[in-house]
Amino acid sequence: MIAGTTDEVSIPQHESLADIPARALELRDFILQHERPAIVSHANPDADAVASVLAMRAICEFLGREPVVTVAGDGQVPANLMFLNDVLTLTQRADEALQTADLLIYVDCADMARVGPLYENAQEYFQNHPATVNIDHHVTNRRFGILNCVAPEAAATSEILEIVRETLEVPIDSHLATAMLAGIYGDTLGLRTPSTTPATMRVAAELLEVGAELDVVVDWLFRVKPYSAVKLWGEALTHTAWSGPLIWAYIDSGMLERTQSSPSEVEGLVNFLAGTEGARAAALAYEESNAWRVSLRSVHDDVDVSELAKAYGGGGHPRAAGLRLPGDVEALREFADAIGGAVSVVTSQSESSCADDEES
Ligand SMILES: [Mn+2]
Repeated sequence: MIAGTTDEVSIPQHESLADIPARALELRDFILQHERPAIVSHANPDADAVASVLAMRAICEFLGREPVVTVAGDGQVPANLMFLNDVLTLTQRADEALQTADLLIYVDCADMARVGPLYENAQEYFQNHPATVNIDHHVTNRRFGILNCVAPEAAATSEILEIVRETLEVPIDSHLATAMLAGIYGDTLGLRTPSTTPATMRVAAELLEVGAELDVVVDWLFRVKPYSAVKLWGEALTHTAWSGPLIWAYIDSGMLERTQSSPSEVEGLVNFLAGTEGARAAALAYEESNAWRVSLRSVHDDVDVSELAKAYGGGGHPRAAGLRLPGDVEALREFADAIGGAVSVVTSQSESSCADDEES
């Protein structure tokens, strides 16, 4: 459990789902050895990040430790998650209070830098903190904590934390259950991604049993969107292009301004693109301070977009990954061509191996 030295070639030994109850007990002891935990998650938080922070806070409070800070690293919560109870605490950056924390708990962060602005303002503090917990489900997680619980089998960090919560017998109410179901639904697009397992569905069922409001989660996460988002998608879709089997589009700051929409309204468009007939992968880029924030999706297991993202300093999951790309639209076009090329190599290989299988 204690992190050893890591290097680029070593394959990290992550936890399996079966390891989580034992880790939960270690986590409880570790929290009890400290007085002032802080809970942080990544900038541009999604439902899983928000839910994980809220769940972790309930766990700390149950153990008699009031967190000094519970926050997303940019102090932002997207409008479609504002329905969650107590979510405003995530917007309180409280950079000073953070400095008093004797325990730093990261949830849903593949690495420290994902925390974003909060991290950038206090890199030394984050990197040298003596007591860090790292709870996550990204296979690319760097195991940067003193105590790590990284289970890539889990479809969401919320799924891991529900097992932790149950193990430690932390009470749950319908508000927290709704948040955690939103976390799982967000990362699995409503139990539809291949990362969804029987275990994921069981956790979702348990959350329903303790009062999670499914209809509310579905409305806010998937069904209802602001009119500005519809206009933004319309603009982005007119720029849709193919690079081989990759379909891609971009959203520049002009489109955001014209449609008066926020970057969070981009959410979901990349999955919509990935549903285009003939696409093997999809990319959506939006402009963010003279660079592109790129989301990648793959349509089949043969294309591992987390590997493709890694080459550009990004990461994520085999079927969903992201990265930051500096440069203008031309740089983005070159990037799309490179990714499209890589995708067509992989898919033509898998097609020819399928043909071999048929022959044998
Ligand atoms: Mn997640």
